[in-house]
Amino acid sequence: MSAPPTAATEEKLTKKALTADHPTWCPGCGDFAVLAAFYKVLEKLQYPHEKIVCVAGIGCSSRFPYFMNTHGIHFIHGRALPLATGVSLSRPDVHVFVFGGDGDGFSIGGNHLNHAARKNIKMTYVIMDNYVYGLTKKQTSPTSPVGFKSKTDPAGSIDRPINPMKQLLASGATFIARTHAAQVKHMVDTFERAILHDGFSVVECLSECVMFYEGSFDDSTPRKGGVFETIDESQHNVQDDIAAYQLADLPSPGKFGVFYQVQRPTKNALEQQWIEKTQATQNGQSGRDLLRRRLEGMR
Ligand SMILES: Cc1ncc(C[n+]2csc(CCOP(=O)(O)OP(=O)(O)O)c2C)c(N)n1
Ligand code: SF4
Ligand SMILES: [Mg+2]
Repeated sequence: MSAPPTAATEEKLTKKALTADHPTWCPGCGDFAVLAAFYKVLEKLQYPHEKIVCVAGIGCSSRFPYFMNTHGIHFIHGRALPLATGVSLSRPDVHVFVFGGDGDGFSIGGNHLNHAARKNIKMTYVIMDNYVYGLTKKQTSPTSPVGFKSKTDPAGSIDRPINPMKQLLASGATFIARTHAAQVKHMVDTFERAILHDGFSVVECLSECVMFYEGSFDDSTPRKGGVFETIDESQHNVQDDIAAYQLADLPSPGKFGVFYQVQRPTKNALEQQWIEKTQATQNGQSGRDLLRRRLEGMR
């Protein structure tokens, strides 16, 4: 479990303090609930306000940093993770959060997802999965089911969707969970566990796009006749990747909760060890001094 960054101020972190602009999502969009859950978790954890960084790519979900009164970056579509990696490695004193959609994370940014996961970069990544490209008004996404009719597949998608849990397991993420924007308590508890994990933690959060894929998650929404079944951790060992694969294989709507969690050294920790070891051989000179010396030698 990772320790919260140390406080520079004693300001109490409230929802009011965390709220920036009024969200511009469509009325009824699932992303509102994700934002509300995130406010709740941060209020509970009381991280120092100035130590929170929210990074996003492009998409409706990626507008998240605009609505958070924290440090924030709205970056390039699919490129949030490499930028967040740089922030995480260079600033061990801050907690880095990344938000984005299924297109941002699994399509254009899919390659970066694999590498951030295998390197076990310390950050928390929330993928707001609505099975569609929302911002660009209804194209098929990597998680859209077969038969989904969109502007790119007017006759219905014929491509097999990716399985987010399986992809994350294969890529080496050390905390992998699945939650649902209509299940507030489950979402808050899952975010909290992800944030406290020391490593690359990813939460897939089903979040309905009421404008372009209405009813997408009815089968997991009890008030719409669906079933929301959680993982029973007295029966599922979260350190067992084979068991996690089996859970990920269940037909829709599947189960919700923590699929997998293991402790493995982060790149942050390994890199820090390497820096300290190198400095010890260089009479304790700072990284900046070593770089200056190297550059002077290149003149
Ligand atoms: C490099 C690049 N390619 C394509 C786009 C167009 N584009 C913007 S958002 C988006 C997809 C958004 O879908 P998703 O990531 O699922 O987010 P959502 O809007 O559904 O929350 C696309 C294709 C872009 N802005 N930049
Ligand atoms: S288009 Fe869909 S994802 Fe985007 S704000 Fe509207 S409901 Fe939400
Ligand atoms: Mg989407």
